[in-house]
Amino acid sequence: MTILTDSMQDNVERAANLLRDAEHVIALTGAGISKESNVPTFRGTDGLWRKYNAMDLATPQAFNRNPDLVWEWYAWRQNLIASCMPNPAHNTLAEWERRGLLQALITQNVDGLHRRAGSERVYEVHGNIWAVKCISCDYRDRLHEPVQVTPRCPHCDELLRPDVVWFGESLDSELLGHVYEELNRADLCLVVGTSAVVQPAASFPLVIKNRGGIIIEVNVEPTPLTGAADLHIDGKAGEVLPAIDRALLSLS
Ligand code: BV8
Ligand code: ZN
Repeated sequence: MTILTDSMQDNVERAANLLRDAEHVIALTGAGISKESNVPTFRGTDGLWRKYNAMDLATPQAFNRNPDLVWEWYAWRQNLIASCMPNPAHNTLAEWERRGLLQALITQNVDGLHRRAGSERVYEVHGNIWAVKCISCDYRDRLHEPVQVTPRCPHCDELLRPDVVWFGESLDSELLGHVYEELNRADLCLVVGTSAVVQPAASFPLVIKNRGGIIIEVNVEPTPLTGAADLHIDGKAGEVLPAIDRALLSLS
């Protein structure tokens, strides 16, 4: 059981009341929610980008220049992620979906941990690290283990690439359409573990705010969204979300 400080407990109870009273709750998550599953974040001290410059690897130009290097980096991440498990934060969001409290989950993460925790209404706006697609034809597939060598298309023998959204690439427009439908129905956005710098995802909570909705932020640091948040809970997702759940259960 995590010992929560008074102000943390006050904020947890405030969050539980806001969530209980909301009509249509959605969540936006980032790499921070997977930190306690030992998936490194992008910009923290253990951030992935520390060792690799994001712009050097997660871009179409980098892949065109050196597909083997980019695949080496993704294979390294696939190996890491294959041994990671969902943590109590992922499990709480899946439980809230089952209980009808959470209507949709928008994630920037490509690690697939939300689905592995049991969440079903998940929008992976930056794709999934286990998905691949051909750079030339419309072949797509799902990997079930990390790649060993740069994969080639079984249909046309061209290179396969990770089916993720790289910097400078636009998000899938159909998926984005469904995301904005959710944003335009929601009256509360729970933002968990994102540095809120990557666009357009970082602006999703503001769509809800600008329609009079509420933003609750769970993060171990302030972010560019903190100023717009109705409630910022300074704590680890894997501790704060279960604490909010305990407070919710004690309300009913
Ligand atoms: C697009 C997939 C244009 C690949 C990723 C406007 C202004 C400036 C720049 C832009 C702009 N609009 C577009 C851009 C360019 C760019 C961008 O936003 N750049 C940023 C850096 C300024 N955006 C794009 O290129 C996007 N495309 O807009 O295209 C366009 C439009 C039309 C037509 C053509 C083109 C595409 C962006 C998607 C990039 N792909 N990932 C892969 O993963 O390999 S982004 C990558 O960063 C991940 O998805 C990651 O999730 C995401 C965001 O990072 P976070 O999730 O927030 O993770 P981070 O490490 O940063 O933060 C972790 C947080 O957790 C921290 O706050 C930390 O405090 C907290 N934390 C840590 N531990 C815990 C915790 N919190 C709670 N509990 C804990 N235990
Ligand atoms: Zn092909």
